[in-house]
Amino acid sequence: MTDTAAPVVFVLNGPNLNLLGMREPEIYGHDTLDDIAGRLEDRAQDLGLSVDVRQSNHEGHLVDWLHEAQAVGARAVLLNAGAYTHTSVALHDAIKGIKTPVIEVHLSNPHKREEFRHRSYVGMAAKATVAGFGAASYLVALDAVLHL
Ligand code: CA2
Repeated sequence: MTDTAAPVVFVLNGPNLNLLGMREPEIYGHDTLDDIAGRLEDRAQDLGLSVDVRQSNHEGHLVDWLHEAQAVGARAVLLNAGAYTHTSVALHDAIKGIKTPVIEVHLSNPHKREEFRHRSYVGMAAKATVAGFGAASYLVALDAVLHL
């Protein structure tokens, strides 16, 4: 039987990103995570991909989902780990521990912000980073999946 299912891209979002669109719009914009998910679904369809968009405030969930991405044969992972970006050796190790390519995504450009945001344990392990385009960072990263 021919497998006609579109390859899946996991889009994993870390702590506080469930608050998107509700606070600090001057930094993170007015779009909610659901708005971004809708746009990603449309774009994925155009690209012949599908997306599985998730959010958790718990580091271990993100680790489990990275493992799951590999287990189900996801084409790639787009990961906005939120503040765990700057603290999590566990996420760094999980990214290194899977063969699935991971693209780090940020709405803002952490390098233009406080110094504690300049170190990224995710970025040190990820294939690439897209940052600073607001919600469009996710779309740019999804487009880039075709170039992996
Ligand atoms: O720019 C990004 O995408 C960040 O990953 C967002 C994180 C921040 O810790 C990173 O340095 C950069 C924060 C996500 C929190 O999102 C909120 C959204 C609305 C209101 C409050 C927090």
